[in-house]
Amino acid sequence: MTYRPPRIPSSEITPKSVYLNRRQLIAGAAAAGGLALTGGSAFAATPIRIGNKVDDAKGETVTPKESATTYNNFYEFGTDKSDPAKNAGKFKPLPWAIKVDGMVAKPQTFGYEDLLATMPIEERIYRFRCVEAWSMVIPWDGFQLSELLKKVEPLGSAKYVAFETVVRPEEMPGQKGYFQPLPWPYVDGLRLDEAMQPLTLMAVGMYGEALPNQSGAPIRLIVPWKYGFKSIKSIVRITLTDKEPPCSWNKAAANEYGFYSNVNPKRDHPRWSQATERRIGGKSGFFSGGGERRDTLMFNGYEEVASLYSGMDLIKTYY
Ligand SMILES: Nc1nc2c(c(=O)[nH]1)N[C@H]1C(S)=C(S)[C@@H](COP(=O)(O)O)O[C@H]1N2
Ligand SMILES: [Mo]
Repeated sequence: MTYRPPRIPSSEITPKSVYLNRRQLIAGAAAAGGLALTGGSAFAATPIRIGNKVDDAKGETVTPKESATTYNNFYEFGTDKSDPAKNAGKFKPLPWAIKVDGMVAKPQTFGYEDLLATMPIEERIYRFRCVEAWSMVIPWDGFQLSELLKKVEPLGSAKYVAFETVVRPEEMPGQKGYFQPLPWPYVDGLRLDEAMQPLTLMAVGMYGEALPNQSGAPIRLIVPWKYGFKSIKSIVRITLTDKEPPCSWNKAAANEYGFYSNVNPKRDHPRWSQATERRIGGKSGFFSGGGERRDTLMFNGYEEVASLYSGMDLIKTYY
């Protein structure tokens, strides 16, 4: 795997200490032959410049990085939990840009390096729960989506935010071949007030380093009170709109996945309960094998978001 330098030299837009670090690491990893490590690329080894550190999981044990980066859902690289780490090696996260358009006063395209250099990046430890009833606790490094949206100045008419993942069949084996598990691009959306909620993060890293390819490099969404599938990976476009945006899992099976997808222990998935979850990497198992079972909390424990849904029936209608 070869490192593709970004179009804009990082020396022009990144603080000196950060790019020096990055260059040293890339040189070091290449010299040590470290590029062949699982999901390992020079890119994923890049340290992320972090400001505040916030523990939003209130002291819960952090999932080992090894588990969080080998047990993934990223259907562009295959449908098995172990596929993304195995098949994402060809993916090139750089150069990268996100186009932000639609109902905004100032539509713009943001380069990855520019976002890294200019956005207030924090580390936030979040519980993360998949609709398949497993969960992890992960230190994400990123900036609030609201910070990005403020730059494009949403119009009063904008009510929703639509997100889109990259389409690259040559680099994403799950997008090629006879069996296509989902229509591409992978898409998802939020209501504008959900997108502006301070917990809603655009992650550029985890565990203090740039995102591994299988985790959504180079930039993904994290919405900690919703099921994992709302946290769309490798985003290339964000569009503000006045209509409820399409969501890949809702398109694939509307009877099983709604637009809201809030973590809700009282609303069972049609084929399984959502009352409990298996904590990956817990004491009784490494990854796919075991994991301690615990009760699932409403909104995944992030009660501060409850007011966004006052007056809505989160069981029958807005699930
Ligand atoms: N583009 C894209 N984003 C995606 C997915 C996907 O298949 N493609 N899977 C989703 C699902 S179902 C989950 S649970 C999370 C998993 O994130 P993780 O692998 O970092 O744990 O990513 C979400 N984002
Ligand atoms: Mo998921």
